[in-house]
Amino acid sequence: MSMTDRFVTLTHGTALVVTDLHGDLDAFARCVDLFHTLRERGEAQRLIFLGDLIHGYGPLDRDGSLTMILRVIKLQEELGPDTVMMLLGNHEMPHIYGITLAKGDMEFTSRFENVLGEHRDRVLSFFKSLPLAIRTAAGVMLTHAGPALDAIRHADTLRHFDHQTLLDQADATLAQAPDLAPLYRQYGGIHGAPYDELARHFLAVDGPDDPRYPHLLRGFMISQQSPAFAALWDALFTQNEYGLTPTAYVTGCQEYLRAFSAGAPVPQTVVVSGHIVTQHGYALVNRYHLRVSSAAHARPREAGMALLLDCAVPVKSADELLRNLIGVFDER
Ligand SMILES: [Mn+2]
Repeated sequence: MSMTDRFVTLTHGTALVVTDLHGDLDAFARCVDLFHTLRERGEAQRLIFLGDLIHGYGPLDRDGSLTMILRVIKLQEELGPDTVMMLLGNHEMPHIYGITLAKGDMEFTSRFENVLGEHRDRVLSFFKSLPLAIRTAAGVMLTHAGPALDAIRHADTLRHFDHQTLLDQADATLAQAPDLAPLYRQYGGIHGAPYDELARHFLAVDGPDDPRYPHLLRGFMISQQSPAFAALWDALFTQNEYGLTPTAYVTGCQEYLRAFSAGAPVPQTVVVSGHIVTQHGYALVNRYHLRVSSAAHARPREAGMALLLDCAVPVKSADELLRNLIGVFDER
């Protein structure tokens, strides 16, 4: 049994919490500068990115995704893993599995795979190491996507999530197949192009001799067959309150917080997340859920907010956090 713990516990320190920068290098630099300023003044001790750091929505030459990830890794090495943290977002996760992610004409994953180059191993092992939630002595829980009602029954699976075991099991299954050719043909048939081409396009795979050649097929297999993966998907891709009545979502948040409080320093009372677009940089969804947008998901972008969270001071209701929001683009 794996002892991986994907839920980090924080009992002290003030954190600057930043969400969904999506390759916006200018916003990233502002957040890092703000953190350094606050840290020098003794007003913040931690910098936390809530995932979806990568995958710009604009043209490739303005996508700072790789630069930003490498800077986060470096910052974490310099300042320590307790000081600089990042949660796994639904835009980082597909790269662990070789799964494709697109929205309309935007093929997010192929773009990032094709710029990874020599940094691939480093970046992918960083993604594999990322926690899924941070629980605090304030009772404030941080996640990428927020209360996922479909994930309520899977808190334990998520807490001990082990990507490598899923990948190894799929590798073992593929190794037992007498001939992968029919599976490659089948995959190509579903996606409307020869497997070779798809592997080159989506994963920057050179050809059949590349050890990563089967990874597109492997990722597809995992996504279709693994119940654990389905729980991860539900947690990272949730649409929260959309499609629910406000009352049903309040009940769902209460159940979610109860399920995700097991083993936490205190019962968790509020979830702070990003993931979904907000007007003016934040949305107080209800007393249990505050959504923050630091740049790419703020409308307008310049309304982007970060949250200054004291991990030790108890919070009863999400509205108490509003006074701790800071404009990422404010003149200072
Ligand atoms: Mn997201």
